[in-house]
Amino acid sequence: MTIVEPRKRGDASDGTIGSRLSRFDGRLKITGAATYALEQPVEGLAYAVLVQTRVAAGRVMKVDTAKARAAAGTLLVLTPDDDLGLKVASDWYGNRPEDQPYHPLSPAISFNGQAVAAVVCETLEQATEAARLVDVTYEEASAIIGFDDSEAGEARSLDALTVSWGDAEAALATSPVRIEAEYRTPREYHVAIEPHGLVAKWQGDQLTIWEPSQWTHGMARTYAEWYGLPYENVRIVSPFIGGGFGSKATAYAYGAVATAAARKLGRPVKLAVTRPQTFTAYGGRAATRQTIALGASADGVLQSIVHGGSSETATYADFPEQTNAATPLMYAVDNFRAKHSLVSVNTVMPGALRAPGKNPSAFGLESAMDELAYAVGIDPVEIRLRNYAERDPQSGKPWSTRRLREALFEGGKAFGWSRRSFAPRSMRDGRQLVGWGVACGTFPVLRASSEALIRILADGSIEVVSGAIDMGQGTYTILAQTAAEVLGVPPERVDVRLGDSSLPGATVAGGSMLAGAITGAVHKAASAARDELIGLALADAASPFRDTGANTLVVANGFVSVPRDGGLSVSIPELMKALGRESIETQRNTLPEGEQGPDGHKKAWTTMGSIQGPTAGEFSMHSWCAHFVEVKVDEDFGTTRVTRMVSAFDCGRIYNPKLAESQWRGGIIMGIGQALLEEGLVDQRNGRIVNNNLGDYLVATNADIPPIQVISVGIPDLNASVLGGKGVGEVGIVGVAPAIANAVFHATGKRVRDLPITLEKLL
Ligand code: MCN
Ligand code: MOS
Repeated sequence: MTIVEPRKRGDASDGTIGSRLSRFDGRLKITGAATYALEQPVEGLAYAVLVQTRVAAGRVMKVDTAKARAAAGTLLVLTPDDDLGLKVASDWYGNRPEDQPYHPLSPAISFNGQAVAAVVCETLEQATEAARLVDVTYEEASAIIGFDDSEAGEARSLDALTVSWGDAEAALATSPVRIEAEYRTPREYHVAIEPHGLVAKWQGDQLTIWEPSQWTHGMARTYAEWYGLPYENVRIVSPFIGGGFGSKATAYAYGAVATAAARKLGRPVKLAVTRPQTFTAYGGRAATRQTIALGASADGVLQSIVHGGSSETATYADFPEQTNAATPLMYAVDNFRAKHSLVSVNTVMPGALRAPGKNPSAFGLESAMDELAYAVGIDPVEIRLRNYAERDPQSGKPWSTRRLREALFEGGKAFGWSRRSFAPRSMRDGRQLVGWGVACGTFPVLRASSEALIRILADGSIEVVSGAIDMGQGTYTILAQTAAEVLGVPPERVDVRLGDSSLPGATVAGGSMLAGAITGAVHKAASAARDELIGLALADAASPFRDTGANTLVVANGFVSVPRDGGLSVSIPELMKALGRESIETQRNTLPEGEQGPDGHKKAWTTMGSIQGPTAGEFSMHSWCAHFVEVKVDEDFGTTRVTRMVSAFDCGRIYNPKLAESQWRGGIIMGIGQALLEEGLVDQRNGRIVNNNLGDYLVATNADIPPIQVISVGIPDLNASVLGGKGVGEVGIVGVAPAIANAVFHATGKRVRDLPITLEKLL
């Protein structure tokens, strides 16, 4: 006899929301069964390779293509002289200049590594060789290499990013305790394991693009606008993605080049961005610098914050890496001023990298709070509690949920913070100096229109269909759990189809907003499908439930049943058969009607224009965390190892703890890399990124990572999302670098204010 254990709600196997299911795509990715964009078996491919500038500023005077054209296998050479017939597309927010031509291969040179020509050949090897034969003549201009270049102009202050209340300067001047320091972060890069690229195929004026995408609908819009096509004519296919971290949410110039080449040739074209090109084909996190002045009473109560910061941007477009993104939110203070400025340099336009803005902002603020703690002689956890913001200081709105106090408490308890001795250099382990540091982090809750389709099929299985994507964060799995819970089937019976812009619209997998948005849509659609099934079962003339006299039914374990002992119970397939139905289909939006966005649905999910910020409603909504770090610093060599970490999070309700924990750890690991290793090195002579490969651009590896304990202290926040979850993916990295810098100070007595914390800064 076999005893079948009943499934318990919430355990690993039960598959409902909150259970610790492993990722459905995990096995496919590990075994190679998952097909990435560049592995698509498309017939008749030609191969494109980009030619990049070797200077950082100036103009392309001439491109000699004779040798490249004569080379074996060359089909096409594109240069700035070719008018590709494209028009500038809308920006993220949906704003579009009227009828402006777009030249993805521009003669105007804005940065070293910019693509100025492309070669298309029968094979990749031929194209690589032919690209080498393209001879570009430049008129070189003097370039602005970075922030510190004497040629760099005045930082341009962005009024929209200035935040102020009270009289910050006056209050600072009269504060009994004042500290002020400058903090810096270098250029950082995404280095996703799957590099970028695409396969583009035209059939008439229908364009199919296999390209890794954090936002199939947004990218389809861009391509459609470049070519003046109806949105529906472009299809982005992206079922599996090897990481994006913010870099795969938009279409880039190389995509325009590859699609244009495919159109000109009348043949599908593959363009694989090489690893070195991933440092210039799109931008990483901008370098930042910020000055923070804190004024406080002798017992560490803040009286004023004056914060000025700036980030590098390109000469041709702006992306602010907002150094004051976290400052107005974290602590109660009556007098506040913070502004952010941009400095244009000859770089590719920087972009979003895990927790844009909040990340460098927290590095400055959370380092400064530690400095204040030492200036007044108060424990770094205590000073955070003493200045705890009970409501959002900027908007004045109440927090929807803010369990940061609980995070500090639970995290500190698990870490053993109470055993810490206050003085720097007071803890040792043999020749190693031991330091314990703490810092907090936050990321806003963003809400956006997103739709999902549910199908109950005749065989009782369920289909979940949406254009949302999964780049490894767990979308497939949490959507299967959501549908399984509502429709009472095991998650293996749910088939989730994602990653295709021809499927129902969804917002970007960015800003930690996708999970909340799309679980809500699936939950609503599945509930509607269940209700429809029950309605049919009660009312349809052919239904076996007609004569039961029941006025309601339950759906569970794959059966529809009268909810009383011994009542009729019919499996979903039998019921579907009796009803003569092939499927039941429902589609729902996660947002209430009236909030779903302007200009119909399409605009809502192809631009960021209708996204609702954290204070759009009556509350201020954010995720929160507290990181506790132990470092050991070798006094002789100056090497820093993170030896132990505990981080506690308030991200509301957790859909899948196993995946959320993995997300938090992933963010923390990137934070450790940021603190100790990551730094894009710029050649001061020519503005080139020198360490443009995984051998020289150091990221954290397994050997760098200690045990990381993560704790959830969140409670469901039903203002944040349909199911009560807040964002998980980005908050994990926020506050890690300052926690490590603070621990290094505690270990060594040395305050490192510019990342990464390398050994020469400690000797
Ligand atoms: N989750 C949960 N409970 C919640 C919220 C989320 O269990 N309340 C889990 C789910 O498994 C969900 C995941 O956390 O799939 C991430 O959810 P969310 O915070 O909503 O983030 P998005 O789905 O919008 O994903 C984007 C986010 C961002 S912006 C970056 S950057 C990032 C990140 O996710 N890049 C990643 N995590 C990444 N993970 C991987 N493996 N690869 C990347 O490139
Ligand atoms: Mo995340 S940087 O918003 O994709």
